[in-house]
Amino acid sequence: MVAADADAMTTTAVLDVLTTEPYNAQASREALREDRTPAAACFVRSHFGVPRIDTDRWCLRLPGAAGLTYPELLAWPSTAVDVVLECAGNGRSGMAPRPPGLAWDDRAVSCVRFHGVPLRLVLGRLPADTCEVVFRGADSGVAHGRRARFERSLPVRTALHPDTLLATHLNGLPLTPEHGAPVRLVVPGWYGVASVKWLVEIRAVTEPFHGLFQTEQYVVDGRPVTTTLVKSMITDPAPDVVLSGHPVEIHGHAWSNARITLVEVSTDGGRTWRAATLRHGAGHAWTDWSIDWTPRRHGRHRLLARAHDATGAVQPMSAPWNSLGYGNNVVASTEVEVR
Ligand SMILES: Nc1nc2c(c(=O)[nH]1)N[C@H]1C(S)=C(S)[C@@H](COP(=O)(O)O)O[C@H]1N2
Ligand SMILES: [Mo]
Repeated sequence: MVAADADAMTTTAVLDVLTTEPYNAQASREALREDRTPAAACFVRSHFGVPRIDTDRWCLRLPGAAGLTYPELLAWPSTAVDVVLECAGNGRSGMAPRPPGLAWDDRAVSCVRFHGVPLRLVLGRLPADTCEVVFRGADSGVAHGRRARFERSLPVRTALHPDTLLATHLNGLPLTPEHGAPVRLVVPGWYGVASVKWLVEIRAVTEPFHGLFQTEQYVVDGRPVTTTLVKSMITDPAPDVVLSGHPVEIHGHAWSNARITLVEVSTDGGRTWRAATLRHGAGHAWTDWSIDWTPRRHGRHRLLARAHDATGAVQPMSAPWNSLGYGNNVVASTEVEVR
């Protein structure tokens, strides 16, 4: 029996479990309707068993410094950052042919508030020849046929960004084991894989880092995934809800590494589009959008949502494809029946 099981037990009520060893689970549709995803309802992505780290014994190895303990970390000024955390594999089950890997539908995403200490405060001055900063989690095991540790790197400018955190709290409560307790990295605007959980070591390296989760997995067309693509989801009405011909509100979220500038909604399968009303979230949170619709024709209707961001990027009408199944940001879609 692995340690991951205990957490799986406590969260199955609100999570849709994909695998128990290692523990991987996606959020419920109900939880994703919220502005902020409740902590217990956040998707979990773990490549190995969930490590149990005693906070009193936790010590972070840093480049050119003595180890940092938990009380020492808490002594630094902390800050809060609202972020969308999305697994790069979110939406994989919508790709055809289906790439290998966990069959996430569109629920490997959450929007939460992390509290923590900006990494740049703790890192101090890096050696002048530093090319990347490498982060190691406490977890290891066999993945993709060989023994590996969970390690990832960031460019120096991303590591030193004021919003890159050594996070200790999620939605105001200490991190739970499955989300990386006692301390995880949080890299706003990047796919979730960059936000290394159970962080135990940070190194400055002088050559680009190669690793299983950096340059073999989490790669599209030979390049490691980085920031999230523009994307939206429809949270209301729920799929297959029967509508009566009265006004309904279509509602959802949209996010990107850049600011969301427009969300268009179609109620006729993509022939015509209307602009939704946007409500921007704080920091790197998602943008809520809504639009009124009074259905007049009986029968099945396909509702679509298509987000645009400040770089001019827009969601594609058909699912992109790559061999490992990352970054599916196809237009959001749901079907309702009007009676
Ligand atoms: N140490 C470690 N960190 C990790 C992972 C992991 O398996 N081990 N999974 C990564 C991936 S792929 C994602 S999408 C996010 C998921 O974070 P969550 O489980 O808190 O939602 O954690 C990332 N950090
Ligand atoms: Mo992920």
